[in-house]
Amino acid sequence: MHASAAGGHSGAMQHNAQGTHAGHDSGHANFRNSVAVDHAANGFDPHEVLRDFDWGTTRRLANGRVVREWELNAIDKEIEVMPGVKFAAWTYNGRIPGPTLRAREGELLRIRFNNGSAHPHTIHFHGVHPATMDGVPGIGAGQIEPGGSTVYEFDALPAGLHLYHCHVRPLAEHIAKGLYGAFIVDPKDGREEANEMVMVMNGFDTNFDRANEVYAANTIGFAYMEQPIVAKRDELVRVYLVNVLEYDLINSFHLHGNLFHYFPTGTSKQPSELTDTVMLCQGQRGIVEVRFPTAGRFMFHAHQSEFTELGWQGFFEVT
Ligand SMILES: [Cu+2]
Repeated sequence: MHASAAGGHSGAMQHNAQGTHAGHDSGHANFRNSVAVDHAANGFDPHEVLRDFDWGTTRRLANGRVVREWELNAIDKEIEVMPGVKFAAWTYNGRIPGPTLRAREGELLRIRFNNGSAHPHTIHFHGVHPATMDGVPGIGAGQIEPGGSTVYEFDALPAGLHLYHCHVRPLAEHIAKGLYGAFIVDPKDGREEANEMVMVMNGFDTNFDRANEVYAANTIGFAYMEQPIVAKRDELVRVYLVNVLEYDLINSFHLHGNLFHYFPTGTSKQPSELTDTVMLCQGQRGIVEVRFPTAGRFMFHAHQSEFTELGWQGFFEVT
């Protein structure tokens, strides 16, 4: 653990020597000089969240159609978002981001939602569905009171990368507290085999000033610096990238030493761009596809330097 942290640091030092991201060391030093986040106590590890695709359970209707089902529970839970900093979170299933729900285009989806939180919540999905299944107050089941339940049911469409989040007012608070997750609908004919992962870009307002003190992909700042994400040379790497960041107007994803194909919302198999930086507002998402031709450590981070320094950075370790 410590050896890999030292390795990450030396990589960052080389990077700073180029003069592009001064300030990284101060942020990282805080992390190194403190204890690490207790992932076991949190109940989730950002390295597991990265590749934890939740396919739910399926059964087939008499007409042959697949029904895919999940159960999501709103749970109030304290999460350690950076070493020693506890955040009174609201979660889906005890983790932030909530489960990455994954389905195939055309299936019938049923999500049972139980509100075990002390506050009213909903699940609002992005995608195509009836108004009554939209998870907003006053329509359909509306807001679900503490102890209440509902079932959201709709077709898996369109194919692409979507998200879900609570839609109860005050909206900024309900999202920033942690009630969100990625929602992937695979095309009927699938996608090319790849080293797949999900990054939900988020942040935490730990001192209640409506600004974030911590930024990350998948909640824990610097997690992928301390332990880089492993990829093989020339293999296709696919990142399902979702921005849910509250209190900041934009977020971004920047990759070092390479360019990637970008598929906004993942709804077309034709990339919109070959680039090394994309900018996303809240709710925007897209698929990043890249192959690394050479081995080495390649940084990725938000290209808002403040976010980078406060945790939203990591490495791909290409072997
Ligand atoms: Cu809520």
